[in-house]
Amino acid sequence: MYTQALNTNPDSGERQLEDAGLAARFQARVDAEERIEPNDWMPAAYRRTLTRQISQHAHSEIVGMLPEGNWLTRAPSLRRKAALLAKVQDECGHGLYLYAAAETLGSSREELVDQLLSGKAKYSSIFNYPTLTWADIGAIGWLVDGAAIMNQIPLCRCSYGPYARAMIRVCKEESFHQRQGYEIMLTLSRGTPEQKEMAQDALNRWWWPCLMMFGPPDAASLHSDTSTLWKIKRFSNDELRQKFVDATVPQARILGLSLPDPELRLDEESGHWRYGEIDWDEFKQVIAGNGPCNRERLAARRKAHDEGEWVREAALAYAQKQRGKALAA
Ligand code: BYC
Repeated sequence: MYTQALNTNPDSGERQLEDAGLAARFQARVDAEERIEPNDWMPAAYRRTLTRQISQHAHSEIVGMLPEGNWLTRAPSLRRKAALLAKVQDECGHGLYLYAAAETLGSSREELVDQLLSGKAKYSSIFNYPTLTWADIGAIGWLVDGAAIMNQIPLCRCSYGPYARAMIRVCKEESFHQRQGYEIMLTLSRGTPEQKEMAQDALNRWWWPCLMMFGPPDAASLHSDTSTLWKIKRFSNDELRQKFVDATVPQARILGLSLPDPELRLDEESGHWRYGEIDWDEFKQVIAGNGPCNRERLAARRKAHDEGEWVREAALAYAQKQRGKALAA
């Protein structure tokens, strides 16, 4: 374990030398696949990028409850409603584990939530699209959770211990989510012609935004080089996107649905499915706050935060009372 060095004189240049030594030892630990824990020394940029990624991930889970929450009262049966309710609650739990993991890096949950509510922090582009029909709930489970699993399985081996451990449980739950979505799509695609049409329409609308979830192409990715060096990222954005396409094409075939990409073709030599051009202008617009539902999503989170103020106040008052009792005892 390398703990933060506190006894150096910043004026002497000694600090810089010591930081270089600490940085080298830090990198050696990462290279040796050791886990970095909250009290270990870490470069400030490693702490910053992890706080950024983990908090964006937490915000995505929380905002991600909204598109599906929209269908809780309209699920077509009690069984579907119970499964969807459990899934949405799981997403909330994921958000909470992730805020807790981010807090171990020194930012408070209040700060992180404020960054979301002020529009300063990003969350996944995918949650800025509307859920127009019940089939969208199937498409989200199948494709959005499918993409999330593809991205998150490698994060179980992330160099930062608290994030890697949170991901293990999250991935187990995401795998149940993916199956419930696929089962909805299977039921619809084997149902009436109207139901099959509804499933195809949902697939048409969600396919391209799901490919965007993996982030910009490698050549345009800002953080990939350092995150790969630090073993936060194990695969590049394009590698994971390709894995997702390769896994999803056969699943769509089983459903009897077609992917909305006329350029999709199997490259016999590599065994990969090649896909058409992604509309990166659309992606940029969505992450700049101009997607179809960005304003609605943030307004819903702000309203929930305001309405929850009394709960935070009550929890604080209760904690203070308990502390008072403990001190008096
Ligand atoms: N949306 O340098 P890059 C879920 C940003 S939740 C918005 O490649 P990085 C689920 C990126 O942040 C799914 N922004 O970044 C929940 C950066 O901007 P900043 C969420 C995006 O970090 C409920 C800039 O573009 N999953 O599964 O190396 C129901 C340049 O990108 C997006 C996670 O958060 C995007 N799609 O790689 C169902 C997983 N993509 O920060 C399901 C954890 C990129 O410089 N995160 N940007 O302002 C990651 O694995 C990585 O952060 C990313 C991006 C692969 C997403």
